Amino acid sequence: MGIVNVTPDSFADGGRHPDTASAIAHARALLADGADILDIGGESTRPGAAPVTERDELARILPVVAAMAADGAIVSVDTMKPGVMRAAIAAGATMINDVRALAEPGALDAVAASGAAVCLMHMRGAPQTMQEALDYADVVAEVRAFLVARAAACEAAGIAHERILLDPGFGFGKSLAHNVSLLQSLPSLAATGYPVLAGLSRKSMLGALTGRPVGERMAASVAAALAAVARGAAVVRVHDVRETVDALKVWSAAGMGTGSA
Ligand code: 7PJ
Repeated sequence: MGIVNVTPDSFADGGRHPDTASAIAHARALLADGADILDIGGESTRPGAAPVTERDELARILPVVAAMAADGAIVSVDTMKPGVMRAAIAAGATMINDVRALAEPGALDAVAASGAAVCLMHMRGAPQTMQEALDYADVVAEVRAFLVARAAACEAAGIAHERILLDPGFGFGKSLAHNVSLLQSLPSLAATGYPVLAGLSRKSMLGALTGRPVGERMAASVAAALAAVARGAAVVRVHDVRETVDALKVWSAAGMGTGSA
């Protein structure tokens, strides 16, 4: 899964902003590099990020979603808002990636009413505050129980089992030790039977492990993606698609496979 962020500063022209063109060009490059899925997002969910209105989020992403769907790409949209989910699906997205695991009122129904897949991610708190309260008795058990409960809520709302992916949400309200535990224990999440999605690319835990700033974390990110696949991840959400795909090709030629840890 290749990450396509569409977070320009202004939308004076109502959506056909120059950043639309650059986001589409970037998305096409990620496909050429071997991405199977594009994850298009118009609202930053990094710690401390400011919220974005639905109107602005739609103006950012819809032209990119429509263009990439027209190209035949599998398009995921990274959003927490039910209105954005519905519009994105109408524009051709076939997956919703929600860091709030469809907690927003109306989000379950927005996905259930469509044929779209959904990635349910675990987050403690909200993006603005999530690094403040980092208390878990057993982070692995708590994250897993939360995700299984959200998956059950999805199925009760009519979302088919096969349409659901789970994600432990690396960096979302977790300390380095929590993130490392979750990575080591990814097989326990995969054992739920739902495909697991892992997003570790360039994250601060990799900075903590290597001492590198965000612009120098590619090797760490590729290693993290391989580690996640080794521990059972079915999808890895990455910025550096070309390098990750190359690494996975060698990995699989060596017979490393998935879920072996
Ligand atoms: C994730 C995400 C992740 C899923 C972001 C960043 C922060 N969606 N959106 N999983 N991270 N499913 O890329 O550093 O880990 S935004």
